[in-house]
This record gives sequence, C-alpha cells and structure tokens, in this order.
Amino acid sequence: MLTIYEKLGQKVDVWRAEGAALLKDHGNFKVSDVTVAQMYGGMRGIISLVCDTSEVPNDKGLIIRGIPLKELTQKSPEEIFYLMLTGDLPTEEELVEFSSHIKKNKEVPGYVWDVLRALPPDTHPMVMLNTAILVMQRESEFAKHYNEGMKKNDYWKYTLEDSFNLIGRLPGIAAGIYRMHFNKGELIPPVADMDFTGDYVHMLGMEDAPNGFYELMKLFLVLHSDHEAGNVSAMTTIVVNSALSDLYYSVSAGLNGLAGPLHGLANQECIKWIVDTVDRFNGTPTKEQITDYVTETLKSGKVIPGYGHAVLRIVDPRFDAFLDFGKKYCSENPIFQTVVQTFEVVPEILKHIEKIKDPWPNVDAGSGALLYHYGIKELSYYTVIFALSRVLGLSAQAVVNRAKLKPITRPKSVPYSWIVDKVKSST
Ligand code: AMX
Repeated sequence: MLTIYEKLGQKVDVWRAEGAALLKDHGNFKVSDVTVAQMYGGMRGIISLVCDTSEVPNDKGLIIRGIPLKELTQKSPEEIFYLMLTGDLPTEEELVEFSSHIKKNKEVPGYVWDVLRALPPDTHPMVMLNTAILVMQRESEFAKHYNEGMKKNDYWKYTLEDSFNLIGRLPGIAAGIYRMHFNKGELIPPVADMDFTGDYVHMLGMEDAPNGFYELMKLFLVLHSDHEAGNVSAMTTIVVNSALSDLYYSVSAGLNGLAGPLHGLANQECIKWIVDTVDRFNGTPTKEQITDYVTETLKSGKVIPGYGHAVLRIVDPRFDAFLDFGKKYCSENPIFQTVVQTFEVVPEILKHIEKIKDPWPNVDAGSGALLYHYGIKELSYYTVIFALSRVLGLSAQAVVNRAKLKPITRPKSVPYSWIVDKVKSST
C-alpha cells in the first residue's frame, strides 16, 4: 500500500505531464467568450477556472471526481476528502493511513481558546471560526518551509500537511465554538481514535442525541464538502492561495465569503424563515399560508432563502438527499413538514418571476430543519457546520492547485469607458 504522500506524489507527476502536454498542444484553443453582460453580472457562466476535485453541471448537480453525489451519500467525510485529493476512493488500508494524519492533529492549542474567549460575546460564530483558523497561521508548515527556501515542486506536500493540521483540529474548534458561544458547559476534549464525524458529535456534547444524529452529521459533512471552484468561498480561497499565502490565510478568507447570506449563511436565513412561518401560523402552515408568506417576503424586497442557484437549474441533489433523510427520521416534525410544503409551493411561484433563472431548492433549503429537529436551535451556528465540511473541498482544491504549479491569479480589469470605446469601434 502507498501512503497518501506516496500516492499523491505519483499522481502529481502524471498531472504535471498532462497539463504541460495540454498547454503545448492546445494552449491557444478557445474555450469561452466573455460578454459585457457577464462582466457586469458576476462573471456568471464564464469558463475560466480549472477544478478537478468536483464539477457542477447545471442539469446534474454535484459530481465529485466523476462520481455523482447520490452514489457518495453513504461515504464518510474522510473518504470524500481522499477522493477529492487523489481521484480515487480509498481502500480500507489507505483510509486508515490517511485518517491517521487527521487524527494525530486533534488537540486545539490553548492560545486559540484564549483568543476566542477574548472576543465580545455578540461575535458571530463564523467570525470565531475564521479568527481561530487565522491565529493558527503561525503554525503553517508551508509558510515555515517557504521561508527556508523550499522548492516549488514541494509546495503541495506542505499544503497537504497544513490541511491535515487544520482539518484535524476543526471539529474540536467548531464544537468548542458551539459550547462556548451558547453556554453549553465546559469544552469536551477529543477522543484520539474517533472518526471525524463521531468526534465532532462527541465534542458537541451530543452523543446522546436521538437516533440518526450521527448519520445526519456524516451526511451533512459529505454534502457540503465541495461545489467546484467558481463559488464565492472556493474562488476566494483559490485567489488568496495563489499568492502563496498558506492554507490558514486562504481558508479563513474563503470562509468569510461563506458567511454571506447569499452563500453559506443562507442556511441560517432559510431556517429562520421556516421557523417564522411555523410560529406565525401556529404549526405546519397550509400551502395557501405559505403562498401568502412567500408573496410578502418577495414584496419586502428579500429573497426566498434556500431557493435559486447561480449554476444549477434543477432541484439540488443535496436537497434531495436531505429530504430523503428527513422522510426517514423526522417526517412528523412540523419544521420538516414546512420544508416539504414550502418545496411544493415556492418553485411554482418563482417560476413565474421572469428574472429568476432557477426556481428550485438548493442545499440550504432543507439542512437547517434537520439540525433543528435534533436540538441544534442556535441558528447562527449553522454556517459553522457548513464551513467544517467545506474546508475539505477548499483544502483539496488548494493541494491540487499546488500540485499543478498553478500561477498567481490575476485577471485583467477595464474601466467602463474602455468597454464603451470597444463597442463603438466595432460597430
Ligand atoms: N428569491 C427571490 N429572488 C431571487 C431568488 C430567490 N430565491 N433567486 C434569485 N432571485 C433574483 C435575484 O435576486 C436577482 O434579482 P435582481 O436582478 O433584482 O438582483 C434575479 O432573481 C436573478 O438572479 P439569478 O440570475 O436567478 O440568480 P443569481 O445567479 O444572481 O443568484 C443566488 C444566485 C443563489 C444568489 C440567488 O438565487 C439567491 O439569492 N437565492 C437565495 C439565497 C440562497 O439560497 N443562497 C444559497 C445558494 C447556495 C449556497 O451558496 N449555499
């Protein structure tokens, strides 16, 4: 059996040779054009990034290294991380060796807790998470070896090492934030040999949660792990990382983007909207009541959280996976029932609003109701769990980019007058 460093080492040589051949033979091949509307419209649809860890065709949803998500929902976060890094699912032996790198880094240094305790009590949990990640930058192996003159060829190895250190500690940090911020009692130390999901559940203090909580967290951590490279958090991580900033700087930057309500914070916004609906109508609302509330929300100028997507044009398969889970474990719960009812109502309304390109639910439309069912009712915490999962993809993308010797990101910008002149001169 090859260790993860040996296995990736072999792949890296192949990837570099393939990339070099592609550039030599087809470097001038044109893959996309850019319109003025795209420049002014958030670069939507411009094919301009290479991402091997996952892809999101608009009519299929998430595919990780060629495997559709629905074939991966029973896997563990460790297996998905391995798959994203190498392109292969691990054998049992490989998984044990791989997981040992994550397990040996579980202890969170005391200074991280000191910094978190010093933050004002109304600090958002996402700020706590990103601060914790950033203060650990002093431990970056990449930064240390860079300062010692490491060779470019080895950048990926120390990025991988940073990812193991970061990912090993994150369940403890995320669980600690939950306990600290929401007064859940003392911090709970990790258990050396527990898996990523199990130890997180343990450190949350939720080992006695009702049947299915471990399965929910495992599914949650798999479903949110990656979504190609063009979304706000992934692209931000890539851009920052491309300056040879290490993983701590890059991931912390990317997660600041995840904290936006149009991106990862949508899960917090969505459950807030669902709970408000249930409160307002004293239980699971009727379809007519949901219709009224949707209309009111739209009239007030707000979006319906959990619906729509910049890329997808179908029901997000991640939403489908959560829906299946809910039907199995909590079909009687009024919050979950409201999610189901909302799904039956909202797309029909959004379909008739011309400007909305995707009326279907995304990942955030269903996840919160399940967390709520199991007793995690602190809504501002939801994006932290999303982040705990997404760090797997952000890290895998960074390692692969380093392996492929990706240069600094630096697209060209132009002023408005340049576009006007260009349009004039061509007509
Ligand atoms: N409710 C109301 N209006 C919506 C809408 C929704 N759910 N989805 C899109 N629209 C509106 C947009 O705000 C935009 O209006 P504007 O032109 O007046 O600004 C118009 O429809 C066109 O948008 P679009 O091209 O269909 O989508 P987009 O690519 O610009 O944005 C997204 C995509 C996700 C930001 C948007 O659908 C949205 O705001 N959804 C609600 C928030 C949400 O669920 N975000 C989570 C996404 C998944 C994730 O990252 N976790």
